[in-house]
Amino acid sequence: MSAPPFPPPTSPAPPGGTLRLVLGDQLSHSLSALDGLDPLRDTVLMMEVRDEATHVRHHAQKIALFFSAMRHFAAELAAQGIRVDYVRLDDPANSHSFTGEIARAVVRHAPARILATEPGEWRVEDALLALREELSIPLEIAPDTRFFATRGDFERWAEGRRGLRMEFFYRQMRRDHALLMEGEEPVGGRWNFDAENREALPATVQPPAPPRFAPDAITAEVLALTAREFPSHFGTLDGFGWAVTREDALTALDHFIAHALPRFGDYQDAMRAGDPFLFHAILSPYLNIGLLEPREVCAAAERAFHEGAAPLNAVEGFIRQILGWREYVRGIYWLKMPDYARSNHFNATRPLPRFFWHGQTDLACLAHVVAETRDHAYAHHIQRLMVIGNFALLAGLDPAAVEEWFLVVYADAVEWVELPNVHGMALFADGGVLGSKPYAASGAYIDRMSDYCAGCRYSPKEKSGPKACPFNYLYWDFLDRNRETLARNPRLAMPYRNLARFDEARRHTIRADAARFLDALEPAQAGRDW
Ligand code: FAD
Ligand code: DLZ
Ligand code: SF4
Repeated sequence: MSAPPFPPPTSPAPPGGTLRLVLGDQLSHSLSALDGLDPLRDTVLMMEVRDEATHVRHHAQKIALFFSAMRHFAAELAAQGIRVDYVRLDDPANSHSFTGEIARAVVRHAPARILATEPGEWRVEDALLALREELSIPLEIAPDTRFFATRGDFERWAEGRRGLRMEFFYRQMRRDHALLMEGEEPVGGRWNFDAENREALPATVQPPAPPRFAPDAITAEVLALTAREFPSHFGTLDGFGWAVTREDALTALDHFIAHALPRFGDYQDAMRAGDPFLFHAILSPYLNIGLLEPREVCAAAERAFHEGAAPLNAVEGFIRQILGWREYVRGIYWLKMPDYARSNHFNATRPLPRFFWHGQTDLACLAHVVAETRDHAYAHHIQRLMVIGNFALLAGLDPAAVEEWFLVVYADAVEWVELPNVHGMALFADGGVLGSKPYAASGAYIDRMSDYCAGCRYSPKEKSGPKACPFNYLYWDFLDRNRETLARNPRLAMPYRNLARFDEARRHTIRADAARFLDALEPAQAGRDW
């Protein structure tokens, strides 16, 4: 596909129109901020600002993805005859903050009002609300209608409930949106086929290669800009192959439905060294920046089931991730922020280890996942949860430091989805708002679900001594040290019964192994680690 012209030519707006904001994760033609747009009077404002790339030092591929997709979206709007005021990062007058750029655009266009769509981050909404107080024209914030559930829908669902479990929210969403339903009943007679979705990946099974999209002229310019402006950021730009247009994102969706969805369910939890993608969709960045909409992605999966192209365990499992988990974590985020981010259930304070950035560790599973994250700005769910997240939980890493790492390193990381997954699901730092128990696991889990251990200097079978897998003693040490808060959890009754059978000598060895390992971790030093 040839690149559309960029930047699109702009003519001055007549005073009195609406200034419509489109942020970097709002690249959807259906966006509420574009509703009722009058091309003669209105202006769309898009801003590349340094503050957004550096408030945490995002992975270079993530910055390039956002900027290139923003530029392509701006060009598409301009091709429809819409006036787009696009502020480039290298514009000498750029103030490098959203609020600074909105204030400057108000002077340029003299609008009667500003219309935004709810941002994806509490931080950004807070800044917009503060700006609203200072402006002499109204700034309206419209609901983000691209999600199945609005923030208000989730609040109503949550109201008066003692526990906010995802499973019950998901069932309600299936009913409300008639997805995989036969009347009032779930297709196949069950809501959840997870028990069938936990297979390890046999060496003979070859996953499809994910589609890569060669950079066009716009992307090539953005890649050069990113390399020049953010040279010290984590991650490589080599082989950048993300879709940056809706057209290419739709190709990626079609590819997933045809080639990976049929076995998505079976191998959803599997991991293989050197193959980060397996049968996963690799669609989260496109969903999160708006190139794809969750409704069309779920509809495509449901269609594949009805056409006999994919089995129910795969399609239900996939739809649950989007209709269930994705909507649920967004609901939790907006219901609980900003206090949510401040909780620290285990009082975990250990600094982030340095290897989270440079990846040089003799724990093979962690070395693989960090290296793949550096190369692709991607890791799949179980790598994030059961390798990196599990390690962070067991090692008692400071939740804020871990959250910042996750926000930096993944192309799909926008805070509304990153934070609940890290803070709640992986670290249990919310004390059980999101999950009913911590996802803590020993090396046996990683060994069962991956081939990492075969190439590791440690052994998942050894419990103590120099060859013992550190996940083993860290797991028991975690349970032992957090006995006060966890022992009464009925879902942890079995491991605590096992721990009670350990004699004092074994407990002492566990504590000593864990302390020796944790004391040897070299802490990260901001900006100097990779
Ligand atoms: P698939 O495994 O193919 O799943 C399909 C889709 O389901 C994804 O594209 C995604 O949109 C959705 N989905 C799946 N699981 C979740 C979930 N737990 N929460 C929300 N949506 C989900 N997802 C993000 O989009 N951004 C993040 O910053 C992010 N951080 C995470 C951090 C941790 C510690 C964990 C455990 C999970 C995180 N996730 C995050 C969820 C999940 O790991 C990614 O959505 C998924 O790996 C994206 O790859 P995929 O498109 O191949 O997903
Ligand atoms: C992630 C990101 C980056 C790197 N840069 C920009 C930017 O320059 N302009 C922009 O509009 N958005 C950017 N984003 C996304 C925002 O940081 C943020 O995630 C969303 O606006 C959600 O509030
Ligand atoms: Fe990871 Fe332990 Fe397996 Fe090594 S032995 S790869 S550290 S789980």
